[in-house]
Amino acid sequence: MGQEAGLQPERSDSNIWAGSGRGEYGEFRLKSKVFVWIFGNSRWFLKHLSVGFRMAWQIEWGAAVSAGLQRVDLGDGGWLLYQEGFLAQEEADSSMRLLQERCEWAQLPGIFGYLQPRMIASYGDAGVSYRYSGRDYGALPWLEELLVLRERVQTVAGRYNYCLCNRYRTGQDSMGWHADDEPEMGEVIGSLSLGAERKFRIRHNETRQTRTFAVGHGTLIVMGGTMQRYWQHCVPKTKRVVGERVNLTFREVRKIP
Ligand SMILES: O=C(O)CCC(=O)C(=O)O
Repeated sequence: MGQEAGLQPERSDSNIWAGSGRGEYGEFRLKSKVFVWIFGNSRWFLKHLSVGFRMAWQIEWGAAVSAGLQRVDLGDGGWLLYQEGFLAQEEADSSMRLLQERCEWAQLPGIFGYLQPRMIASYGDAGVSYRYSGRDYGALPWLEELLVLRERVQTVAGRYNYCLCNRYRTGQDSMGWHADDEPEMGEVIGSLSLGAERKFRIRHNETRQTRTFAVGHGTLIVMGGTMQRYWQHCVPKTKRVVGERVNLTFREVRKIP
């Protein structure tokens, strides 16, 4: 029995948070230990605090942008955002119809005088024009539908004052390898696809590594960072029988002094 009694706790004031006698001393010792530990490990503590903040920020950012948005890190400071079904079916249907009807589509000659294998139209702020392949593409005043779509794309990334619209009538219409790397071009380009699904390919200038993204009705791609410096992109021809596709590339064209 005596031994059993010896198993009892020696003191009953094991609750160190109690506000009397040895409890207060215990609380003081614990707080001092925590204090000394934090200062002794301040670098470790600050590092993990900042990792925590960064993780919270990323989760917040991801949630704020959209659930299905993927970010592809291309290395060298380049990145691409990709989201299938960025526009819901109904919105994509009505945008496609309105843009087919209302844009002033034209098929223009390319660099060697041959007609480009697609139709284009360009819209934007007053006075903005975009020069590529030796030709100026002046902007027509924004169509209401394009302003609505620009607003949607800007909720994800970028600020845009110009939109180049491409219309691919069949699988034989295409866009060759190129980069939108003109000096006046802002680094973020938002590209919204409507209509038939096509392939959007990117290729690294040096390693020749390629990646392919399916761009369907309502898919959003945003290209940013140094992507235009290190990668080219294209929409290849396809032998498959495909319907029309309309693509809108929202850009920021800056005035070069
Ligand atoms: O049609 C596409 O998805 C790409 C368009 C494009 O590359 C461009 O307008 O520069």
